[in-house]
Amino acid sequence: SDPEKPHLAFLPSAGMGHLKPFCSLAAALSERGCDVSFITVQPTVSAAESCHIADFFAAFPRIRRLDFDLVAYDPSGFASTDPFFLRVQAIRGSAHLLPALLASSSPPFSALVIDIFLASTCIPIAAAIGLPSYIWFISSAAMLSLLACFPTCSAGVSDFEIPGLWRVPKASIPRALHNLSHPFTTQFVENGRILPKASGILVNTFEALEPVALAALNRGKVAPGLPPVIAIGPLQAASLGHEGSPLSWLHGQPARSVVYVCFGNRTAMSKEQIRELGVGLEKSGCRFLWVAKSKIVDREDGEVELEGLLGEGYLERVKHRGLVVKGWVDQEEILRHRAIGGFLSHCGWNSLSEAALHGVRVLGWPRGGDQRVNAEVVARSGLGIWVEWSWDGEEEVVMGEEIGERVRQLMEDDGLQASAARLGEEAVKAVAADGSSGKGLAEFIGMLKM
Ligand code: BUP
Repeated sequence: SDPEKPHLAFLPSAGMGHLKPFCSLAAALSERGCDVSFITVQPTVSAAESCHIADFFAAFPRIRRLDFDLVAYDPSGFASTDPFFLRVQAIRGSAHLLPALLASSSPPFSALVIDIFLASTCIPIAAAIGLPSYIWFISSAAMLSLLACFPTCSAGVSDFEIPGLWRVPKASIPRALHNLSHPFTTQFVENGRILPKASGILVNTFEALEPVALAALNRGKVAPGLPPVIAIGPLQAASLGHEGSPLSWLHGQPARSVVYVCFGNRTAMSKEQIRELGVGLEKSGCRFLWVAKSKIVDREDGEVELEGLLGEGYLERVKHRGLVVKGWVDQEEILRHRAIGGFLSHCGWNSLSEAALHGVRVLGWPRGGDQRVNAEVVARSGLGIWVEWSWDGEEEVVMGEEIGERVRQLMEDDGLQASAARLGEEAVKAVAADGSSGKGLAEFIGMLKM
């Protein structure tokens, strides 16, 4: 193979939050002269993934597509019904087929770029055929730190001190990890233990956003033996050339006046909570653009009517200052828009890195997974705030009164607006060729050529 033109195989796991940043990095490397093959599994879990894959290959014809046929997977052994997690298990269960798939391609591969969820199964398999693995870590450096040091925590989980970083309260540790014998925890520990075997870990973050975590990781404070941890974010989405409908509505709104509300593509909200959120946004008195979602998998969301979800007359009442949409929007386009002045977010890391890139202040409403750790990064970096929302009643619903009040406070907080904007300027500097993340990407390409 040509050492000047490394050939990379990309293997994402399931869900748009994983697929999108994998496509973005693949595109960025292809544009910088690498040969790229992208491994895809069909059918995808969500319709959004299927569209994204089609658009991606159409927009980047030089990127090769490698279809990965999985062996049948029996989900009964895994304590989850989440279709995205089950897909990850199915990919792990078929990982032994990767060498044959990779061998069928020419020129030969120089490295495998994988998702963290696949690390403990794929890294040894790639190593056995002499292929180095790099992890494209799509959550925060703080979360990577928790992952890296968690295997040393053998006692029951309580508050957890990340060496060199901060103390994570028990409530902010992903719920499944509270149970050390949970299969998710077993994999989390295995993935944490295998990190030293990766040739490098690329993280979608940047110096000004997470200076402490990046330094702690690279100075061996968090865990011994880690490979280089390279910040290359916030990675801009590969441009797939769509303009969605909310944009025309945004064009008509004053600068920085609209709060964007979205909880990611994997979080379904209960009907009760959706109603209260509606009440809250109405009470806030702010303009808003809200992506409403009541099902985990988007294919099912199509059947749900907004009017029924929000209550009769709601859309009519708010139509002069609020737009509610269902289904996929181009979030990056929205966050980049000058009318957006705040973001009520579940604190998925992609969403936060997009907010940082565009200098949009965040009000965090973290729920499960890595979201509370990410929310802490929001607060410490000046990107925004997050709060312990109070649950009400049996249904554990946050009431509209509270939501409205907090949204209004966010949109009136000029100090926060200024600190988020500063971070946005730092993000733009970081991704420039001579910025910290731009240099990180060049360093990674250099490692591939060695
Ligand atoms: Br919904 C939605 N349009 O309508 P996160 C999401 N996105 O572009 P995750 C859209 O999907 P968890 C939509 O810009 C971001 O890149 C958004 O990733 C994009 O959360 C991505 O924020 C969502 O990491 O949930 O993966 O949905 O945190 O539970 O993994």
